[in-house]
Amino acid sequence: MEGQKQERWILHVDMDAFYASVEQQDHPEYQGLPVVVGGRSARGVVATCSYEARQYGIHSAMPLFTARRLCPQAVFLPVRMARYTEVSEQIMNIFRETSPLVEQLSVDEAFLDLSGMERLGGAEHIAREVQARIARELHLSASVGLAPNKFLAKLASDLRKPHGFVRITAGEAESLLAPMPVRKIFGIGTQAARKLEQFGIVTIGQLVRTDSMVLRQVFGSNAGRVRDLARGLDDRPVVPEEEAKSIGKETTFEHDLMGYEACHDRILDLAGQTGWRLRKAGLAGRTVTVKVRYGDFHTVTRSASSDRLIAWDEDIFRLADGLLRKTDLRQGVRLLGVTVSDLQRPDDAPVLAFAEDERLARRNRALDVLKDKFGEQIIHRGGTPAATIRKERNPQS
Ligand code: DCP
Ligand code: MG
Repeated sequence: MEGQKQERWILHVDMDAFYASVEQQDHPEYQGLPVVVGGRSARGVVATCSYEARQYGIHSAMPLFTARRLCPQAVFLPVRMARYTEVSEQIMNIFRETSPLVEQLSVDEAFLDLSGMERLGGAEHIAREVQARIARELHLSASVGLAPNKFLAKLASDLRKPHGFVRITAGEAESLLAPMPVRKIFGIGTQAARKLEQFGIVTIGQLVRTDSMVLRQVFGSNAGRVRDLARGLDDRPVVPEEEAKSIGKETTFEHDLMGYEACHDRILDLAGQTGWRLRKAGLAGRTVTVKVRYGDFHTVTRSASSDRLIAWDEDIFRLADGLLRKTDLRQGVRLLGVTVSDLQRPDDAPVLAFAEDERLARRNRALDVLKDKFGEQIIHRGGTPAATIRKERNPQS
């Protein structure tokens, strides 16, 4: 119909109890048991736990000693990040075989744009097939949400965990949202929720009916956007990896790092992992950003730009290290991240072609082969053992 915008179908898939489910799959003797995955250390917190363990009140980010108290008979396991990353790749491959538009959000979740796939049986059929393939091929359980936009799809996948399948249509979105607490809208954190409560606004339905003046008081220039979300409207596109605005890697440490030397080694690793990702994506960039989060969660980012495109580990590291040297490292560092932005696809497709330095190119290629084969954890150029890493993320925007 002319003038009428065609409806989109966005799928959000989120694995159920991801790390714990992988452990149960790898160790069948743990199936059906409460399984808690978490770091064994001073900072020991629960990364996740099986649904069996959730019945005891255990949840992510809870101190391990609390979890032990709640359920002493649970199986306690360390985090095997390399393994979860490997399984994550297999999941993402299923997604990429399903749709050309896949946006990975974290190790266990992604958006897929399934619009216009009527000839393949329609969005619902495809969505069920994705869930079934994950079960059939990987023996893992996923929850999926199918909706006309990202906001509703993510909300939907969370409604009937585990192994949920929830479809929300544009017509039913507003009434479904109305009784939900305002916190269900991403971007509304504890503070905004508290402010809204002072105006007597607790549910999304109340938010929709709130006077614009009030919304502007709480959300400033984002007021319109918040009201749209409250009505179930969201036009953000699914942005596949190739079109990512930045590619990078960040790591949270078991113990805060003290001083430049300790951080230097980790930045070397992060630069290498970022470079590998860039080259895999066939991209190069100009700006390198270093993110430093201190033990008290105070976070600083610093950026530097190069006048030419860079994709080699060494080039990324040189800029990142320069930034690190300018950063105050006298207090403990909890998290470090390196990202490359201002991305471009170099003119002659393979990014490896613009090597002025053949030696550099050879070395990077040799590392790439290893990482492709064994995963990015294989190379640690710095001195800090991988065992001290608590959490890794691939920030992408
Ligand atoms: N994770 C972590 N620390 C947290 C939260 C999560 O290390 N505070 C890790 C472990 C999870 C994975 O990330 O398995 C995915 O996070 P989810 O929030 O999707 O949690 P789960 O997949 O474990 O459970 P759910 O079924 O609720 O999605
Ligand atoms: Mg999950």
